[in-house]
Amino acid sequence: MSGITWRTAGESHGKGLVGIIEGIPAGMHISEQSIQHELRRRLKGHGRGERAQQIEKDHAEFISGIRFGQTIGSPISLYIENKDWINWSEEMAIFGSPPANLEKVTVPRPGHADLAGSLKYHHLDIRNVIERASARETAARVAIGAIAKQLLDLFNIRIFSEAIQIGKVKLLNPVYKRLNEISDEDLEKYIEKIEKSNVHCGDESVGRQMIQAIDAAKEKGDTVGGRLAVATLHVPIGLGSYSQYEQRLDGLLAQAIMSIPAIKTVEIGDGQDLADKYGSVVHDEIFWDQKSTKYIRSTNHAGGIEGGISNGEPIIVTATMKPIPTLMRPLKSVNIEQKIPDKRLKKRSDVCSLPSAAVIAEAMIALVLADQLCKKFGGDSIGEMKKNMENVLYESQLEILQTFSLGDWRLGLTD
Ligand code: EPS
Repeated sequence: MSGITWRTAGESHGKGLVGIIEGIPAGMHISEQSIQHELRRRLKGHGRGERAQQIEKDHAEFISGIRFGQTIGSPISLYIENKDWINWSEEMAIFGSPPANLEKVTVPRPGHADLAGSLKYHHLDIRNVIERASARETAARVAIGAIAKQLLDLFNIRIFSEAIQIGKVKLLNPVYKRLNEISDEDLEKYIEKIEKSNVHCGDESVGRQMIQAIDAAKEKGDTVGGRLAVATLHVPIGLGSYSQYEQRLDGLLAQAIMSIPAIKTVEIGDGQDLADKYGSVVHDEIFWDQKSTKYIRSTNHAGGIEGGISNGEPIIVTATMKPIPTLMRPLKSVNIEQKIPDKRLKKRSDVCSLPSAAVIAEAMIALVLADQLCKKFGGDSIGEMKKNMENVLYESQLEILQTFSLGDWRLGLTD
């Protein structure tokens, strides 16, 4: 099966962004509302700047691939207008000549793609780099990822994320580490709290401290980063493979998360905490439960992946985001025309966009898992995918049932 492929296009201050996704089976109901909801989630968060909070009103306009609310098996494409374009239509004109008063960007910001990008593409106006390297592009990823999420929903696969650190403020004992102690109902209640939080953290007291950390950075004209966690529940056993390097699920997830602007580390399961421990304490022992006729584990240090394959436990991904390099108190740099020291002044910027990065990480994980799900159980239509899954269940007897009951996933299928 061919799986899912996708692309985005568009500049930060251009007319808009374009997303295209191919390989979503036909016959899947698409909720337009959930896609717009995901876009709104990405713009939220204390510490986002004027543009994300006041100017952009991201809305995906679907162009193709959906008819009467259902996928038809053709490429799905969508367009998100940049509301800020109106202020940039001359500076970012697609055809014609540059306006007489065009101010080229000639001072690269340390920490951005500016210098390496302008040298690589031989640009004398760094704006040509800034525009595509901007994190604005992730709006298209989130819209496309929302489609992948809806496919995963049909198979009862649930993704959620949380901000677990902003600046020096850490969430101790986060919920992703307590998944085997918490009931489904309590987990859903906690996720509601995360969604209500303006810093994407379900612990109100830690959330308040995170807000203070962002405000303190803002006062100094500085920025803060942090860490995020994404947990994916009910992933069937067998996604990814040890067979070739590019089939390993942990490798695919790491690439997907690392591609999010400003992300600097990706960890699966206990990640770097494994470094100083003995093997005897970090591997998740396997038991056979006679009653449920399931293999069970009492721990999930591996974060749901062993040997590059999903093992049925929740997939846990954590990532570190560096503080955004666009500072209101700019760092030393060099004017690329005159080769003299200079600083790039910015009138507006985000102070912290960790909550948005968590939403983007969910979208990226959904895209990887939906692709793998289609590769494992794929079909041209949702009905075929369902039958393929039934066949796998029949063939492998109880293997998939280790993670969720037949009833659970059948309920979700609506062809
Ligand atoms: C961004 C810089 C800011 C952010 C933008 C990403 O834009 P501007 O330079 O126009 O003020 O607002 O993020 C978004 C617009 C968005 O939708 O996320 C950057 O340099 O990456």
